[in-house]
Parts: sequence; structure tokens; C-alpha cells
Amino acid sequence: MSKMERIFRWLVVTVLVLTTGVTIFFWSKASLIHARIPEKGGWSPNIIKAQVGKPLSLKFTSDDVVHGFAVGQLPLPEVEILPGKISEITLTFDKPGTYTFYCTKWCGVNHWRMRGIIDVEGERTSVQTVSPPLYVSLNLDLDEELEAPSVPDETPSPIRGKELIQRIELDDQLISADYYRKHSPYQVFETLSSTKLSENERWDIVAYLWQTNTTLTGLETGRELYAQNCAACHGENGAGDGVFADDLLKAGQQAAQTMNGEREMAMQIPSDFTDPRHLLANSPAYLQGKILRGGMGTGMPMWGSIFTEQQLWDLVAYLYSFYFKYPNKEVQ
Ligand code: HEC
Ligand SMILES: [Cu+2]
Repeated sequence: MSKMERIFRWLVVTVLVLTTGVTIFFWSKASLIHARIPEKGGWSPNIIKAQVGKPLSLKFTSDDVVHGFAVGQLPLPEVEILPGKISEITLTFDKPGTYTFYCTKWCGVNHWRMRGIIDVEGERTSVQTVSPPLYVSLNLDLDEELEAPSVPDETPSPIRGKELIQRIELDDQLISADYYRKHSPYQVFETLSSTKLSENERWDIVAYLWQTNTTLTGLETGRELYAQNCAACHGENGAGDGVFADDLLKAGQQAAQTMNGEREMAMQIPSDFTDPRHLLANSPAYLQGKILRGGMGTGMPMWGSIFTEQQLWDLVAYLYSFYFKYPNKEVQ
């Protein structure tokens, strides 16, 4: 081999090694997803492309506080994202579509705004029919504020309700899940006025019917989802007094000064699920719709792309349990 040839070979090898090195360096930089509190930009990038069936490797780091990563409607373990550290996860999608990814750690009052999109392209493997949410098919107005004309003067007892039900002839349809979802507790209370029972006894039956449409595992799922996603605004015990309730009110007052809305300010107060006047006037379909769609500017986020249908019903059942204090065992 001549000297020239050897130098030339060296050059080729060096250039090859360098370009691969540089490519890997930039590739790893480019695919690193930065997490920051929403006021500082949230996810960057916040739109990720993927292909059906092709593993998608994601790397994360945080530029400020601890964040978390999860994808809505997918049963994944959440990924913790620590400042200055790199976390990784590999995902494979089996259906095309637009998935929402979101932060799972309360990183500030705007935490829930920390969302992004994974755009998954590819062949649909099976035909899916997506039915509209129940509030849409029922034509419910989610912005209507309903109040129950009367409420129980003591907490209704599902156990007493179960006993009472043997004494009367209850229409079978009242027990079905379909009926439960479409009616508010107050509507069922009114339906029961044809019985000769006292008002409190009728409420006991309503509590029993609500409990039979709830399972302990469903309530447990609802409790976990609520603690992670809702408690910071609505409060641990559902009373509307979460740690961010004051911040929301301030944000509302600011909005009220800039626009002309007293209404706006009032609406920024997270709902109190322990207040029977409000809770008992609303059907599961209404509450599910509210969670799914959000308040559209009231401070209540939308969760439709985050939770599965079953998770939404579990959350709804859990919200009623703030008022109907179900006993710690199944009453069937
Ligand atoms: C950032 C604060 C915030 C978070 C987080 C939040 N909410 Fe709300 N929510 C509100 C506010 C404010 C309202 C009142 C305004 C409205 O009804 O739109 C509200 C209203 C609601 C209502 C309507 C109640 C009614 O009777 O009209 C439901 C149901 C609800 N939230 C459920 C949830 C659930 C379930 C979660 C968690 C998955 C959640 N919220 C998370 C702020 C929040
Ligand atoms: Cu965050």
C-alpha cells in the first residue's frame, strides 16, 4: 500500500467516524423532550409524530421542577421527569390517531395545561365505531346551573334504602345502569313520590340505587384519579377548597377586571361536591359531560382525551360518594 493510499484510507475512516458522531449527537439532542412549567413553555416539543407498530423511544428531562409523563387513555406506568436527569420510555401504538400526553405532577396552578400531542399515522387494523358521549345524545346543556328544589335533611342511608325497597313494588327499570346514567338523584326522588314513603325514606332508596350502580373497585379507581387530577382544585374531600382554589379565584378576579364579568369570577370557584343542592340535581351523564368537555373557560379543564369511558364513569361515581357516604362494603 502506498503512503498516499494509507493517508486516504485514514481520511475516509476519520470522516465516517466524525459524521456518525455528529449525527448521533444531534439526533439525541433533537429527540430530547424538555419539560417546563406551563408559564415557561410546557413541553418542548409538544407535538410528536409516530407510526403504528413502530416503537417510539422518548427521552425526557426537566428544566425546572419535577414533572411526570403519561399518555391519555393508555394503560402506561407514568414516567417521572427530574431536573437535570434523563428519563426514557418506549411506546408502540396499535391504532392511528391523535393521542394526548400530559404532566402527572402538580407543578403549579397551570399544571393541567401541560399537555401535548402524539400524532400516530398508519393503517387502521380494525374498524371502530365511536359513539358520541351520553350528554350529546341526550342533548344536555352543560352550562345550565341546576338546583334541587329540596334536599334530604340528613345523609341518606343506602342500607335503610335496601330494606325499604322490599316493602314497595319498585319498577325494575329504576335499577338499570341506563336509567341511573340518565337521571339525577332528585329526578329519581320525585319518581318515588308515588310510593307512600316519607321524603327521607325516598332519599334512602335513591342512595341505595346509586350505590348499586357503583362498585368498590370502581370507587377505588375514581378515588385515585381524583386525588391525582382533581383534588388540587376541588379539594381532597370534594368541598371545592383545593390548594389551587385561591389562585383560581385570583385569576378569575383578574379576568373580571379586564373583561366585564362578575359571572366569570364566580364561575372560577371549583364546584363543591358535598353541596347536595347542586350534586343531587345533576345526572351522571351531565357530570360525565362536564368532565369530558370541561367548563370552556371557567377554569375547569377538559379530560375527554385523557380518561377512558370507564374511568370517567368511575370518577362520576366517586363524586357522588362525597355526599352519599356509601358503607365500606358492597350493598347489592
Ligand atoms: C384547575 C382547576 C380544576 C381542576 C384540576 C379540575 N376542576 Fe372541575 N371545576 C373547576 C371549576 C373552576 C369548576 C366550576 C366551573 C364549571 O362548572 O365549569 C369545575 C367544575 C366541575 C364540575 C361541574 C360540577 C357541576 O355540578 O356543575 C365537575 C363535574 C368537575 N369539575 C369535575 C372535575 C373532575 C372529575 C376533575 C379531575 C379529573 C376536575 N374537575 C378537575 C376547576 C377544576
Ligand atoms: Cu408539570
